[in-house]
Amino acid sequence: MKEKTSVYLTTPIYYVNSTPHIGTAYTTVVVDTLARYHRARGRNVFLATGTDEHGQKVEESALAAGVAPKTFVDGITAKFRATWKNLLISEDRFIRTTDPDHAPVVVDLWKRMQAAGDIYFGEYEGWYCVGCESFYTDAQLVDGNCPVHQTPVRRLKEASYFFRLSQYQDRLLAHFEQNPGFVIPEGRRNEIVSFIKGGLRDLSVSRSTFHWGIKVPGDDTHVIYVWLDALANYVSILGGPGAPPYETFWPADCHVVGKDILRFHSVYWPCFLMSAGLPLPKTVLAHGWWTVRGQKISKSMPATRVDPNALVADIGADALRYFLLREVPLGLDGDFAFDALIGRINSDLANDLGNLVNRTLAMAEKYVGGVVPAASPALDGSGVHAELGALAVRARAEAERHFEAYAPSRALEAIWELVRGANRYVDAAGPWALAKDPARRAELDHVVHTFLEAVLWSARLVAPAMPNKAAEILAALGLGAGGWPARWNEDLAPGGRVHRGAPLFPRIDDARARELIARWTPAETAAEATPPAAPPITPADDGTVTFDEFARLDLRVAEVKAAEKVPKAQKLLKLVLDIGGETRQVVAGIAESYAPEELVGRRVIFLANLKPRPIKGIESQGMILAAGADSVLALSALDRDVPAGTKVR
Ligand code: ME8
Repeated sequence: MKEKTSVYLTTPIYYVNSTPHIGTAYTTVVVDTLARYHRARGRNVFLATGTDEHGQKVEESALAAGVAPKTFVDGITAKFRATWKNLLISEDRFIRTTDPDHAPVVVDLWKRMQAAGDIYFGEYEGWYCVGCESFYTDAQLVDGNCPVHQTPVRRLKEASYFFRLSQYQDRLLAHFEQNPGFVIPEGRRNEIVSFIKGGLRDLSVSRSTFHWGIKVPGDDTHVIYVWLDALANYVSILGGPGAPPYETFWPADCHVVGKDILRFHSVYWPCFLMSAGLPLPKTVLAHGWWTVRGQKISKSMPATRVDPNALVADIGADALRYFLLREVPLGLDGDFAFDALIGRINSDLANDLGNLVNRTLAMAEKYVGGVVPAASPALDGSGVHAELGALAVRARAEAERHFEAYAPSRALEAIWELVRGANRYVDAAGPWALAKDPARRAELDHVVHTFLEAVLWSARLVAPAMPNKAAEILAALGLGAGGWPARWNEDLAPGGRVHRGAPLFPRIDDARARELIARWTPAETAAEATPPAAPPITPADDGTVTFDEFARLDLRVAEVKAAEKVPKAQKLLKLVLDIGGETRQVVAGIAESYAPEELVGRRVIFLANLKPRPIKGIESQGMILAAGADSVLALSALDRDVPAGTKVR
């Protein structure tokens, strides 16, 4: 097979209606790690990331914040850039769909599709989810709600331009058949193939009821559908067809996305490209979904919006990257828990890698004066050194195999075979005994060289995942960053000086762990959920509130699923509420007016975006509305059967 020379990898471009969190950080760290791996192998890599700044969702968020869309997106996009910098993301370009060179490429794509006869004008009626920026049919809704967000959808009837998606069904299926690795993992591929076989309907590709987008060529009253605009970033970031970076890097080797947006990348995008006469990406990889301490990451739940920057400030980017990459095999869902993070830091990083580096450098300082001794491969023939060499060569081969197959967690597992193995062999090699016998000096030199080499190999192998810590280890060995292991026991030249620095990954003891977890836990991140430019709610001088101020209250119908008395609190009940596919617990001062059993099954009006606060040690995540001041006279009620989650306006 021809050796790959250029590699193009992409992350999704993120919506700027919310700030970065563990989920968006995850995708970006995964793609960065893969890109760094390919660079270490000497390939010409382009790593693309950025922000998706047009569309109704962003326009509405800007309106709610009371600022112009461009001002709004400038603030949030800066936050993404800063966060990616903190996470050591090495993108070749960060694209914004408001960048001046993006729109011409989108317009060019549109014109190519139009020239192919695939765009026509018609009328659409359907259910629209602003969260997804996507239409759904009756059959796709779940209990009348968006199947992804479980929130109410809007009925839209609009004249719009359409793309003849239906014409591409057979060609797309043929592409899937001829390219078994087009969508991975296989389970997801099968889901998409059955979706396509279920029939593709033409797609509405313009909107006319809002304006924040790229205008349809020749029709100022429509903006191009935000997904067409966004997907085009993968070619506009390269300058579009004909531009040198495009010619070098397109088609993409892999679009890495979350499973939520696989359909857009593996159905719509390839059909747009076929229509435009452009090559298709080689692979679309859908990874799984993170929950945070068991809960879905959601804007209305500050507790789930763990800020990656806060974690990086305390444990460093490398440890967070390692945890995200290692904890869950790419493709599966995972849960982000602080104690699991600390557990991995203490075991894999402090005990295994940190310890190996520390004891090897200590050995070099103590027995050979901190100078890299010569290896004597003749001494390798028997025993531990030969075995360690075999382990290292195997770890490298496995790491390569897994990185090439987009499986970073497996690559790290393979690398840890070397790290853990090397720690085991230190005892077996017994350098302290050799040091006592001057006649065995060559053997001692060989042992020390071999362990330094194991440290060097470990550092180069972990570098794609942990670039800063790898650079620190390499600097301790007197080397610069970069490179990939080449020849066992020959990568480190004798004669150089090594230095033992501060411990790489200090252990986190129980007291420190408690302190960190308290610091990272929600309330502090609550401010994050609010767009930065949001004006405070202040009553106008005459005591009235404006409609926009009122609209910031997220009032919804909630159904009481469970109720119980709060121990040692006469007035309080703890309620579990269904607020439309999401569960909340609240503590309400209604115990003197209602028995718990009367409440189950009732529907009440609920304020969902009240800042959570602990009441008697229980986190109350919102508030139900009731009449009465000190004693509750009546709970809010609805006089018709309205589903939980319905907005109250
Ligand atoms: O969909 N777990 O942007 P977005 C894992 N603008 N990954 C998660 C996650 C979670 N809980 N939450 C988010 C968009 N992600 C569009 C994309 S691309 C042409 C346009 C990650 O801000 C995951 O990669 O909603 C998911 O696909 C992406 O963020 C969605 O980001």
